[in-house]
Order: sequence, then structure tokens, then C-alpha cells
Amino acid sequence: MKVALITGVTGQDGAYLSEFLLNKGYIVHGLKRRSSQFNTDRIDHLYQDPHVEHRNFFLHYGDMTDSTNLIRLIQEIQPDEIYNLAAMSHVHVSFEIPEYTGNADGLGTLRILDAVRLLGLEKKTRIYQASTSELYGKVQEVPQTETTPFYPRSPYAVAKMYAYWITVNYREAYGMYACNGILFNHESPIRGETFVTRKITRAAARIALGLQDKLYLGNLDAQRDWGHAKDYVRMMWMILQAETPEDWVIATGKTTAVREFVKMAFAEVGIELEFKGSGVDEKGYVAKCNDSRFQIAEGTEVVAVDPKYFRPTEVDLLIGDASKAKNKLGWVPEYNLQDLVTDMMQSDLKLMQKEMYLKQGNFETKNYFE
Ligand code: NDP
Ligand code: GDR
Repeated sequence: MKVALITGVTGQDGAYLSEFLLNKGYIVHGLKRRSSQFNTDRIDHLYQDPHVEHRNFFLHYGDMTDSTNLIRLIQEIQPDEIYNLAAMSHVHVSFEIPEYTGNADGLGTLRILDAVRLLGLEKKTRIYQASTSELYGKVQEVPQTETTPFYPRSPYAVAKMYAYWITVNYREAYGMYACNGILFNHESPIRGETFVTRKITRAAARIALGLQDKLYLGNLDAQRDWGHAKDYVRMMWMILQAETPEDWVIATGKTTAVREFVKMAFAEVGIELEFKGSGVDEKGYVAKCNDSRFQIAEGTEVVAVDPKYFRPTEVDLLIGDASKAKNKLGWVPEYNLQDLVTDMMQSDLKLMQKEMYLKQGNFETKNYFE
């Protein structure tokens, strides 16, 4: 049985990847941070009682900023594969906490690579580094491939650029099997609530159900190449099964503006949206509501721009060319953007219906959204 260590196991990708590897018969170890509250929501269905025999899923406390912890865990676990997914992954927040982001996302990757080297596991342990389309930043070339030059536009992207190159360097210097997956945006029903897609699908569901009046967003013109996280974690595994360690772009090859994503999400609850105005004055109005379950009057303003969500430097256009992964690894995504939006909306509608019933029963509900 192969043994994998996943850092960032409590995140969106960590949860899907754990499930995927367990289904493949792996023993999976996950690194989770200590938190004052439970932070294992996404993996609770995989949890196994520590008292039962023959477990194949183990969680360990740890942090990407703590070398001694990482060395000890890797020594104990002796993993065949490490998936380094842990990161402060929010681009906008990285402008607020740039030093921490550099430490966790940049140096954190070095700590993993160096632990493997120090422990003499270079020939045993394969390493996947969660690299990102944010490396491309300011548009140099479209579509973006493995050879497109990087121009990072945030502390997050700069930290990830260090992580990218230190992975390449350890591969070349020490002959390690270490790869970068340059993954474009991927989303799902368990996407973090403050990333734009999930923020939109949650709000569309809440607005349809009368739980929220309006959705405030930042730059509606940004264009992203959005795929489904389930398709992308499969590729992480495939990348580590390739004969030689290389770097790979994983993307759908289609790009869509944030504004279009908003329209698609609202369409799932029968609401036709019309955008008027420009820049910070741009607003989305209900043109029609065709679903009798939801009653939203024509002309209601449900989307508005709030400049607080603008970033000091923005990444305007991402569109990836995954030809290399298609040709050499057989990359075929199962979900297109419409499938993704439908999946996210169905899930958020269910979640918000629960909230509505609680509210109707006079139970307190959480009302926090950023
Ligand atoms: P999430 O933000 O959902 O998950 C991040 C994970 O990292 C969480 O488990 C989080 O723990 C953990 N983490 C954060 N800081 C630390 C730390 N200092 N020590 C240990 N663990 C830490 O991200 P995704 O699942 O979406 O992404 C996975 C990886 O892929 C990230 O590295 C991200 O930057 C990268 N990536 C993501 C893309 C996407 O579109 N989703 C695209 C390209 C790259 P906690 O739950 O406690 O917060
Ligand atoms: P991104 O994802 O920055 O691409 O990073 P995010 O969903 O945060 O933003 C996408 C685009 O939408 C615009 N936007 C808003 N974004 C947020 N979060 N909130 C808003 O209200 C809003 N309004 C408009 C943004 O300006 C941006 O242009 C994600 C993360 O998962 C990274 O970790 C990963 O590396 C990249 O994807 C690939």
C-alpha cells in the first residue's frame, strides 16, 4: 500500500484528494493546523475513530512554518508521495499578511523539500507542489503554457514563485522527484466562502430565498479559467505517476468574466440579470425571475460593486493551455463550467434552505459573509 502525506488536508483540494487517494487504496496522512475550533468540516466524513484497528486515514498537527514538526512527521510517516497543498491561499488577503504568506507558502515549500533531503528520502519520496496560474500575473502571453514567463502580481504569487523555483532547484540539484502542477482556478461546492465563485453561489442562493438583499463584489471584468476541483485533484495524482518529474499546466482552456459567472449562478435560480453602469457604478438588476419558487421583483438591484474588494494589483486574464498534460498524461476533465455552476448552486441552495428553516423556526443563524 502506498503512503501519502497531504499538507493542507482540511482545505478544498486536501479533502477531495484524500478521498481520491483512499479510494485508490492509499494510506493517507494529513497535516492539519491547531485551531481554537474544529477545522475538519470538509474531511469529517473520512474521519476514523483512533481506537479502531486497520485505519488508513491519519491526521497530525503541524504547520508549514515549523520545520522541526515537518521533519519529525516525514520521518515517522516515510511517505511515498507528498502533496504540498498547504498555503495561505487568498490572493487579496496576502496583501494584508505578506510576510506570513511568504513564510508559509514560499519557505514552507523549502521546509518540505529540505526535510525529505535531510532524511535521505530523495529516492523514495515524490513531491507535488501546488503551483498556480497566479504566477503568470500580468498578461505576457495567452493562452498560458509551461513556457510562458512569470510576472506575479501579489505577495501570494511572489511567494508561490519562490516555491515553484525551489521545487525545480531541488529536482535539478539533488535528483529529487519533485513536480509543479501549475493549476488554474478550480472550484467546487466546498470552495472557501470568500473566493469569488463560492461567494457568488452562496449569495445567489441566499438572495433567491430572501435571506440576503444584495451581493457586493469587486472587479467584475477579471477573467478566469475555472475548472472543477474534483478533476484537478485527479491530475495531482497523475502528475506524480508520470515517468519523469516535470512541471504541468492544468486548465480547461476557456476563460469567463466574473460578471458572466454571476449571471450563470443567478440563472440557476431562474433569475435573469442585467448589468448596467460601469466601474464602481456598475450594478446587476433582476430582469426577470422565471422560477415560481423564488419571488424577486423585476428591477431589484441584487449586485453592486464595492471598491473594497479591488486589489492593489490585479490579474486581468487567465486562460491555460493544458496540451502537454492532455497529450502526455491523458488529461480529460469531466466537468465544464456549466456543470460546475450547477453543482455549486445545487449544493448552496440546499445549505441555505437549511438556514431558512432554522430562521423560520426562530433559531439563530450565522450571518457572516465577507
Ligand atoms: P484552501 O485555502 O481551501 O486550503 C488551504 C489549506 O492550507 C487549508 O487546509 C489550510 O488550513 C492550510 N494551511 C494554511 N496555512 C497553513 C500553515 N501555515 N500550515 C499548515 N497548513 C496551512 O486552498 P485550496 O484547497 O483551494 O488550494 C490548495 C493549494 O493549491 C493551495 O496551496 C493553493 O494556493 C493552491 N492552488 C489553488 C488553486 C485553486 O483554484 N483552488 C489553484 C492553484 C493553486 P485551515 O483549513 O486550517 O485554514
Ligand atoms: P483568485 O481567486 O484570486 O483567482 O485566486 P478569487 O476567487 O479570490 O478571485 C478571482 C477574481 O475575482 C475577482 N473578484 C473577487 N474576488 C473575491 N475573492 N471576492 C470578491 O468579492 C471579488 N469580486 C471580484 C478578483 O479580483 C479576481 O480577479 C484563486 C486562489 O484559489 C489561489 O490560491 C489560486 O492560486 C488561484 O485561484 C489560481
